[in-house]
Amino acid sequence: MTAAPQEIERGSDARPTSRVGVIGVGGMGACHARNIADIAGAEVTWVADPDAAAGQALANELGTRWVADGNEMIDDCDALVVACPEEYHSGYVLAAVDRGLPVLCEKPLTVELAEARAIVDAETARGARVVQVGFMRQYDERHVQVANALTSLGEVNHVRCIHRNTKSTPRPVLEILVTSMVHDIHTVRWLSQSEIVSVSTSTVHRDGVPRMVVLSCRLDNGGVASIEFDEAATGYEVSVEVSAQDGNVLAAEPHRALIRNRGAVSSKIGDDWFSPFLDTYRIEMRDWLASIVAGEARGPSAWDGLAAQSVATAAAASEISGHSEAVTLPDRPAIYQGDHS
Ligand code: ISE
Repeated sequence: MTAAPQEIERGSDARPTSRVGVIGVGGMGACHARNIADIAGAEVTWVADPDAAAGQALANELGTRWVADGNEMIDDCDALVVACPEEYHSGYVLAAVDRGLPVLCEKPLTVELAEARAIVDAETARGARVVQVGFMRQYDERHVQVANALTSLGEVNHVRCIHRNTKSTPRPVLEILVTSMVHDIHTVRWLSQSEIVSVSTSTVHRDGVPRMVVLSCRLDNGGVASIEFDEAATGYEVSVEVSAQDGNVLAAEPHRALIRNRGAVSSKIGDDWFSPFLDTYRIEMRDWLASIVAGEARGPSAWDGLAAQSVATAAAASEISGHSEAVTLPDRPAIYQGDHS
């Protein structure tokens, strides 16, 4: 984990045309498909979803074709976006790896750790990366500013992630870890350029449901990290602060109007996780399409997916055992050396 943090690449359109199939037309799939349609040099050739009404509607909007089963269109695509429910990720990603097709897979890479390992093994056997995982904080301007500042601040000693979610339907801790906190786990690894070697989980339950999940992590560079997650906060917010040998860096506040009224200053926090990152998803897509043209996968890798998931799994074990749990990872294969995280 030695490579410099990634620069946001703006305005580089993918050429020649990449024919992309998008699997899953829910919120993220539709967002990715519309972003692809807006980028010159790329086109959505297929959308796939068992929901015929939603699939057909998106296909009509984008002037493309819909199919219920994504497996039927893979061989007619140059690249795939996998944004269907998590339990189906691994089948599609393995099919893409098998064909050497570039694939952008939403996080989490898989639900089961063994499936993430199988993807890393398959990619390693091919000898080259084709998988990018949707850890999009790596393309978010506020996070990239932190990463860039860290290049001149020396070894990272402490990463503090704050993630305030606004979910009203209760979820088990494991689901919170695997589908939401996995972002922060990746942020810690990426910004510290270190692996998390052990994790201890503390959960606050209110009215019998998990409300706060706090992870204390040890890093293999000798540093530590804390991830503070609120499942039902009053507004959606994500932030990060890093203390390093030669200084400290805190993510900028999102741009929000300051409202002065009745003798007080306030600003509105939105309550959805999507709108704060609309630009970020566009930048992520642009960079992924450009990487296809360049012929080299370069964003968050299947290894990052496996590592983040291994931490989430250890954190879930710690929630049950009440102790710190070691994170076990195989040796990092050569194809993932020198990645961004
Ligand atoms: C979602 O996928 C995200 O990306 C958000 O950051 C997270 O807060 C939310 O819980 C996830 O479902």
